[in-house]
Amino acid sequence: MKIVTADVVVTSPNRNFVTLRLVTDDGLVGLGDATLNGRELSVVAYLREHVVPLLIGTDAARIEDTWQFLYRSAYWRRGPVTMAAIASVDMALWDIKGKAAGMPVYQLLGGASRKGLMAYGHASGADLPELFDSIRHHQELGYRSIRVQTGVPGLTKIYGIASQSRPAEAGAERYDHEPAQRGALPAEEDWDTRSYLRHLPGVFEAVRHEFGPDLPLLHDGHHRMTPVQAARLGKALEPYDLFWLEDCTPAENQEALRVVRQHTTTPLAIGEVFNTVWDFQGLIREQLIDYVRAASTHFGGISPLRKVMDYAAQYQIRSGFHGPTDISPVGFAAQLHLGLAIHNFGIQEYMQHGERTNRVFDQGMTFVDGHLHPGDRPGLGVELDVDEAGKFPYETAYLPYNRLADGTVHDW
Ligand code: EZ4
Ligand code: CO
Repeated sequence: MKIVTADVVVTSPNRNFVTLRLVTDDGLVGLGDATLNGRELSVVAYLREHVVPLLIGTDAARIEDTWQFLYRSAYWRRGPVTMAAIASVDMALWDIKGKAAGMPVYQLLGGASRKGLMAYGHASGADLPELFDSIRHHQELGYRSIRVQTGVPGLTKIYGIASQSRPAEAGAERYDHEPAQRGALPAEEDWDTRSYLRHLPGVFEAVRHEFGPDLPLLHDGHHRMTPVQAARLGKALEPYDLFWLEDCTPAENQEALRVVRQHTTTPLAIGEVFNTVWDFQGLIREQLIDYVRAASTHFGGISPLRKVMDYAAQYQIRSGFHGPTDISPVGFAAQLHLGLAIHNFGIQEYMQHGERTNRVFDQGMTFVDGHLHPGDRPGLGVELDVDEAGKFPYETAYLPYNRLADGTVHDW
């Protein structure tokens, strides 16, 4: 079972996606997601120039050995570009192994530990009425858990507020309600942490009052607070029983979580920008987090994500894999298979891909009564229509960024 072809497919149906497509000498096709939002072509070059030549002629059955070879032989370890490239190889090899075995990947990972994966959707609104409508809309779509993001008085453009509240924005609906936008330059947003901290607890109080105590509610702080600010917010939100507070401080400084943890029992989730198990080492060992937010696509694939989840299991830390639309249907399927198999699954973020994306990627997964299932097709269960993909060439797109009122660049 040797790899005979390795193509890197770039397509932009609703947004840019980078997919590695491996073919073996016995005709099996394996897909892997290598999409790095806003920096897609750097991974394309990494794969085409440096990885594809190493794959041709190698044994597709050797997933772990190939992973270790790509990680260790490069000498330059970690980083989002490297790890997205390795992730795509890892996923494609798991896909091939599943197809060779005639089994869905979750069976190869130990079989199902549950009937389905509880998913959460993104509700948002510029004000409370808009937010309540958005929560109801998500409940109608089938979601049983909801992330709540809201406008802040005095700020005009902020993270996580879906484009329906900004209909004039060019191309917004073409971009799956995600923060990235097509264009030559990144959009600029504004931010003020004190206004946000004053406003947010009242929003959660109102949401609890309207929707009752049962509905699991989540919130994403998007790396914007200092440790003390995050500690205060966690404390202020305790009465509203959040499922988690995500990315409350910038992820590089893991010590910050110690300060936050000392002051609040609001559960903490972090790691959507982490690349390796090393990024979680101290956070798991010191029990500073409750949920692992890594995505298979940015973490080197299924193999290392399973390792970090096994480590986390010893500390009762559960999964909450990153699932925005910039994870392609292939990367999403990869983490659904893993989530179904591991014992310490927590929740799965699920933003739905656009209609054009669903035509390019035919998916075997289902979403029923708030729960996802990867399906029972052999492998990952996703097929790429290469001709359809070719209709949507790459378009330059950037994530936005933040400035404070005085013009200082801030974390976003
Ligand atoms: O901003 O995926 O929890 N989800 C998020 C996402 C990220 C984008 C970045 O590519 O924070 O919306
Ligand atoms: Co996030």
